[in-house]
Amino acid sequence: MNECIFCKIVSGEMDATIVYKDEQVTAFRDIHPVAPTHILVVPNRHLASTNEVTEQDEQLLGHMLAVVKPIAEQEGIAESGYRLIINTGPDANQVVYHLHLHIIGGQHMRHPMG
Ligand code: DGP
Repeated sequence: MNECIFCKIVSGEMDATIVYKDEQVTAFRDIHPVAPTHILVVPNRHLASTNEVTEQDEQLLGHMLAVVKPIAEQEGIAESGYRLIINTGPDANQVVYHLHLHIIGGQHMRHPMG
């Protein structure tokens, strides 16, 4: 049985506020937002982290980035700006081992990179 929470959000087994979905990716609001806009883009197919990505996944990874602009426009942060973050492994504080791209925007962004 698949215990991955992001797989459950993708399949609809677990609730989330979904802001975008297509055949390859799902985007939903982070449950612990660090800024006014905080969205996670995940591949619908389970990949634990960038450490599992291979050349076979190039199209999928490109698609994860290609959906950012329409989502940012929908959220009204395309012009004001946003940060994209992927955490991989313990030193990066990866908590959920299903690859996800954070879209963080709006004022009051908290991030060690300033
Ligand atoms: P990371 O540290 O990169 O693995 O970030 C995981 C993010 O996932 C964290 O910001 C909180 C979010 N998150 C964890 N569990 C859930 C959940 O059940 N629902 C939603 N919407 N977000 C979650």
